Amino acid sequence: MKQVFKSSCPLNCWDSCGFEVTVENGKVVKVEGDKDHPITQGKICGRGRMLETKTNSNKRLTVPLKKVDGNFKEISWKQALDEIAEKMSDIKELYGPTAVLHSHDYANNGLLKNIDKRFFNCFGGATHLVGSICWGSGIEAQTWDFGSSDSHAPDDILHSQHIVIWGRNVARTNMHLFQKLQEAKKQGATITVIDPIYNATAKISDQYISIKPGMDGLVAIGIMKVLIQENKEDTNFIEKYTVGYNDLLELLNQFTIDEICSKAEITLSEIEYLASIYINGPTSTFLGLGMQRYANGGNTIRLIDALVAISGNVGVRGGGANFGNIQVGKSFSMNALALGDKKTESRTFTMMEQADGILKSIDPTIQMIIVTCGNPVAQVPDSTKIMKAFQSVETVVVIDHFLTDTAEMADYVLPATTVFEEEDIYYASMYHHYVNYGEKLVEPPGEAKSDLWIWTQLAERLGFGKEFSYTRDEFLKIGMMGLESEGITLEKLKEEKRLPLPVNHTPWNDMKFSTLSGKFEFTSELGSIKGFVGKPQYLFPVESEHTNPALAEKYPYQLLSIHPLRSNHSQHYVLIEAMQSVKIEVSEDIAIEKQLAEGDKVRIHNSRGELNGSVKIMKKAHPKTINVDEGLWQKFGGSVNLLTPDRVSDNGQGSTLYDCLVGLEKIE
Ligand SMILES: Nc1nc2c(c(=O)[nH]1)N[C@H]1C(S)=C(S)[C@@H](COP(=O)(O)OP(=O)(O)OC[C@H]3O[C@@H](n4cnc5c(=O)[nH]c(N)nc54)[C@H](O)[C@@H]3O)O[C@H]1N2
Ligand SMILES: Nc1nc2c(c(=O)[nH]1)N[C@H]1C(S)=C(S)[C@@H](COP(=O)(O)OP(=O)(O)OC[C@H]3O[C@@H](n4cnc5c(=O)[nH]c(N)nc54)[C@H](O)[C@@H]3O)O[C@H]1N2
Ligand code: SF4
Ligand SMILES: [Mo]
Repeated sequence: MKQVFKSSCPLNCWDSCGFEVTVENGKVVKVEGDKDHPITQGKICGRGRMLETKTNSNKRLTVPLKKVDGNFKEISWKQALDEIAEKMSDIKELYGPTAVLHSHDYANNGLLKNIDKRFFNCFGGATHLVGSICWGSGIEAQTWDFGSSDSHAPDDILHSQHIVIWGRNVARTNMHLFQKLQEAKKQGATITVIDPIYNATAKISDQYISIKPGMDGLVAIGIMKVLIQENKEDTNFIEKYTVGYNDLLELLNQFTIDEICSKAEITLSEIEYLASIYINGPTSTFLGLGMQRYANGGNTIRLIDALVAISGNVGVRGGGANFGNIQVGKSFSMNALALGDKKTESRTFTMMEQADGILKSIDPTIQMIIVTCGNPVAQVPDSTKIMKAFQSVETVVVIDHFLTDTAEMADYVLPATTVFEEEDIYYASMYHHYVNYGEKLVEPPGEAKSDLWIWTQLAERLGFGKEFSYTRDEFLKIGMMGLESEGITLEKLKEEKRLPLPVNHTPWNDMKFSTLSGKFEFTSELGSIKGFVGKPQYLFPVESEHTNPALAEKYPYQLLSIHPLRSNHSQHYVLIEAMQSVKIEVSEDIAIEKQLAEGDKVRIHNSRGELNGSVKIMKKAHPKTINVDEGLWQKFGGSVNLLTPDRVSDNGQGSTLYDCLVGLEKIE
C-alpha cells in the first residue's frame, strides 16, 4: 500500500524544505516537495529528492565495524559499545575527559542532533570545536556590528527597490531565494550580482560585477566614499544609532578610488553604479558565505554591514544586511538539552585548526576522537595534515551512513539512521523562520541505529544513563520549552507539521541593537574585549600579490572551492557516479595562456598538496580564477582541501579556504 507523509529536509542548507514522502511496503519510494509549506511551496532540489536513493542505497553501513589488523570486521553493537565505553572510561581516569575530541560539523539540521553536546557535558567535558569553517567569520562580524546575525523574512525582498547578491550562489545553494528574486524582478526591482564567477544568478541579474576574489571590503569602501562625497549618507541614523563613525571615515581616507579600482579589478563606473543602487533604496543585500572564507573575511562582512548602515538600509523594510538568521536557532532551549553546567573540564580547538590541535596537544594529548555529522578528512582544510592527525590518535570512532574517507580511518564505525528512520524537528538558522516536523516513516536497514540511541547506550555504560532516560518526545519538548508561552508546542507541530518561530521579520527596526553599546558599532567594543582590532579595517587576503608577491609569482591563480550543485558537501558523491572524478574549472584567460581545451588533464598544486583533474572552462569568470567544487572524497580522486590552508580568519572564528593560491600545469 502506498501512503504519503509530510516530512522535512535534514540537509545543511539555507532552505529547510518541506517534503512529501511516499512510502510503499515499508520502503521510501519517492521524495517530493510539500506544496503546503508556507515558504518552500512544493519545490525542492535534487539533493533532497535523492534522499530516497540515499536511504535505500546498498552502500549504506548496516552493522558496527571494528578495524582489526588493518581490516574492518563486523561486530555486535554490544561489543562495539562496551569497548568504546571502556576506553572512554579509562581515558577519563588516566588523562581527564579533554583527552577525547568531539569532531563534528552540522550535516543534519535535526534538533536532537544536539544531544551529542549533552553526552559530552555529562561525560565531564571534552575537547570541543569552536568557530566554523562554514560561516564563522561572518557570524562573528555581525555580532560585533549588530549584536547578532539576523535576516529579514523571505517576503521582505518584495519591498526592495534594488537587490544586491554579494558572493552568494543563490541559484545553486538557496533555490527559494532564487524564486523570490525572480518575483521581485517582475515587480520592478533590479538585481546586481558581485561575484568572481559568472554564475546562474548572475545570468538573471541586471548588472553583473566581476570582482577579484577577496577584495569585497575594498569595494565597500569605494562605494561608501562615493556615497559620502555626494552627501547621501544617512546622518540621522549615524548620529543617533551608531558608534565609531569617525574611525570608519579615517579608514575610508586611506584609499583612493583609483587604488580601489585597480586592486579590486573593477571599474569606476561600476563603483558609481553600486553607489547609486545604495543611494536609491530600499536596497536589500544578501551576503554569501563564499567571500568571508578569506583571512580578511570578518572585516569584509563588517565593511559591507557599514555600507548597508550608512546608506539607510538597516531596520527598514526591503533593506538589511542578510547573512545568517541565528534568531531562528535561538528560539530553542539549547542549554536545557545540552546541560552545559555538567561539564567540569573543557578545552577548545578551532574547527579549522583541529589537525594542529590534535598533533600539538599536550596535557592531555588526544587519545580518542569521536566524529558525528562530519566528514573532516574531505571537508576540513589541509587534508594531508588532517589525515596525519587522525592517524596519530589511538582510537577513532565515526558515526555515519556510509564508509566515508573519515570512516575509513576509524577504529570503530557505527551505522546511523537517516532522516526517514527517526523522528525529529528541523530548522535552519540561515534563511526562513519555520520549524518543520519529520516523523519516523520506515525501519532502518540492518542494525543501523539513531545517534540518540547510540549516545544513550554509551551514557548508560558510563554511569550517566539517568540524563538520557527520556523518550524522543520528551527530549523534543525540553528543546521546545521556551516556545510554549508563544503557543508553539510539540503537539501542535505534529498536527500542523510547520510552524513559524517568533522572530523579528525586520531585524533592528526598533533601532535597539544587541551590542554592548546598544548601537550599531562601526568600532566594536566586543572585538576589542576579545583582543582583536575593534576599529573597521581593510586587510588584503593573505595569499595574494599584495601581501606575498613571491608566492603569487610561484602560484599565480586563485583557487575557489565552492559548493557543488548536485551534492550537499560530501554527501551525494557516493550516490552519483558521474561526480566521482576531479573537475578543474578555469577562467578563459588561463585556458588561453596554458592552451587548454575542455577535457584536457591538468595538475594544480601548491606547497600543501596537488590535485589532478580534467579541465572545464568557466565563461566570463574573473581572470586568474580556478574553481574545484568542494566535497569530493579522497578515494574518488581527491578533495580540494588537499590544497586549502587551515589558517583562521581575522576575527578568529572563520576559515580561509578560498584564500588560496595555486599553480597549474597541463599533463599529458
Ligand atoms: N547545492 C548545494 N547547496 C548548498 C550546499 C551544498 O553543498 N550544495 N551547502 C549549504 C551550505 S552548508 C552553505 S554554507 C551554503 C553556502 O552558500 P553560498 O554562500 O551561496 O555558497 P558558496 O559555495 O559558499 O559560495 C558562494 C559564492 O561566493 C563566491 N565567491 C567566492 N569568493 C568570493 C569573493 O571573494 N567575493 C565575492 N563577491 N564572491 C566570492 C563564489 O563564486 C560563489 O558564487 O550553501 C548551502 N546550500
Ligand atoms: N574547500 C572547501 N571546504 C569546505 C567548504 C567549502 O566551501 N570549500 N564548505 C564548508 C562548509 S560551508 C561546511 S558546512 C562543511 C560541511 O562539512 P561536513 O558537515 O563535514 O560535510 P557533509 O558532507 O555535509 O557531512 C558530513 C557527514 O555527516 C554524515 N551525516 C549526515 N547526517 C548524519 C546524521 O544524522 N548522523 C550522523 N552521525 N552523520 C550524519 C554524512 O553522511 C557525511 O558523511 O564543509 C566545509 N568545507
Ligand atoms: S537540500 Fe536545501 S533546497 Fe534541497 S531539498 Fe533540502 S533544504 Fe531544500
Ligand atoms: Mo556551510
